Amino acid sequence: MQKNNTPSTLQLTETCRTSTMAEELKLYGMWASPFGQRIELALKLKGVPYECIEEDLSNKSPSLVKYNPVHMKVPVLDSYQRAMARFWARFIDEKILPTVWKANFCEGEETELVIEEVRKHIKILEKELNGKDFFGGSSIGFVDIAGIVVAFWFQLTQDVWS
Ligand SMILES: N[C@@H](CCC(=O)N[C@@H](CS)C(=O)NCC(=O)O)C(=O)O
Repeated sequence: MQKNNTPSTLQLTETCRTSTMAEELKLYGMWASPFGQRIELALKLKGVPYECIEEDLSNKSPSLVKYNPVHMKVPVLDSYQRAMARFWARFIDEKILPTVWKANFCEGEETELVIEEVRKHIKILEKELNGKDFFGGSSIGFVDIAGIVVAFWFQLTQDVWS
């Protein structure tokens, strides 16, 4: 460490291959990935301990596919529950909410297309829910609350416009 506790350049440039810490936070990466290196740099600057898991991108691990089911790319940070909650809340905000909103303003054939798009997104979300009562398991959480608000507005706008 340098005088002010800033890690040295050498420490910052350590790659997945040399990290030996078995900590709670896992980083799925690939040594040459600039996106993964960014995450490593940030974790090291913040002094957050993590375990690095090297991925073979031509033969992705079941964990990578499970943790990043839509893009299946590295990097993935597995403080898993929290990261997934953020991912799915964002999916609701950026995919479902705008499409539901759009459904209120289109007419004729376009309405069918937009509703089909909403269905497609909801199916993806249902697959993630996988029969559970809540996204996080047995109790209500961040993603459920994000989803409930969309359902509320959908119902409200349907009532107002119909
Ligand atoms: N913007 C994305 C980019 C991720 C990305 O492109 N990762 C590449 C490695 S550098 C990857 O996993 N490629 C595998 C693939 O596309 O199947 C991020 O920052 O997460």
